[in-house]
Amino acid sequence: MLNLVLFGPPGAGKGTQSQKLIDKYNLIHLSTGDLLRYEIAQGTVLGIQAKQLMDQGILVPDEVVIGMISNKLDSNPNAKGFIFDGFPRTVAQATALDTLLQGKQTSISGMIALEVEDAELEQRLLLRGKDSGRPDDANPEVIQKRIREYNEKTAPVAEYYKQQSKFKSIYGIGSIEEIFGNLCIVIDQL
Ligand code: B4P
Repeated sequence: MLNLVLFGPPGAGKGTQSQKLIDKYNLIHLSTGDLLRYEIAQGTVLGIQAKQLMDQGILVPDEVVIGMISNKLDSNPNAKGFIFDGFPRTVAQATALDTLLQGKQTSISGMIALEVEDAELEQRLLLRGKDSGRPDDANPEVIQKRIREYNEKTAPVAEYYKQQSKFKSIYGIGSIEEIFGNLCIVIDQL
C-alpha cells in the first residue's frame, strides 16, 4: 500500500496537489479540513463545534479528527492507499495514525512537506477567500493565527517523521504542474 502524508502550512497547496495525486496513484484522499467542512455543511453537533474553532484559525481537538480518520479508514477496506492531507497536524495525531495503520497491517510510506514562505501563503489564502466563502481565508488576522498554530503545534510533526527516516520535502512555489512533477519524482523513489 502507498500511504502518503502531504504536509505543509495552510495554503501550501496540499489540497491542490492531493487532487492530482489521487488520480495518478489511485489513492483515497483523506482531508480533515474537507471532512470538517462537510460536518459544518450538514449542521452536525461536531460541525457546529468545529466551526467556532476553524473560524478563529484554531486547531480542532485531536480526538475529533482522529475519530473521523479512523472511521474513514474503516469504511475503505479495499483501498490501494491513502493521501492524508492536513492530517496529522499534531504529534498526538501522528502517533494515533501509526496505531490505526498498524491495526490494518500497514504504515506510512513517506511524509512530503511543501515548503512555502509565509508571505506567499497569506497572499494565496486571501485570494482564495475572495470567492471560496471560507471564513478562515478572508481575514488576515485569522490567517496569521493559522500560521502561528502551524509553527507551534504542527511543525514538530516533521521531526516525528524525520526520526522515522520518512521525511521528504520539496519547494512549493512554482506552477502547480511543476510542483506536481517534483512530488511524483519523490513518491516514485519511496
Ligand atoms: P485545511 O482545509 O487543511 O486548510 P489549508 O491548510 O488551508 O489547505 P491547503 O494547504 O490544502 O491549501 P490549498 O491546496 O487549498 O484546514 C482548515 C482548518 O481546519 C484548520 O485551520 C483547522 O482549524 C482545521 N483542521 C483541519 N485538519 C485538522 C487537524 N488534523 N487537526 C486539527 N484541526 C484541523 O491551497 C490554498 C490556495 O493556494 C488555493 O487557493 C490554491 O488554488 C492556491 N495554490 C495552490 N498551489 C498553488 C501554487 N503552486 N501557486 C499559486 N497558488 C497555489
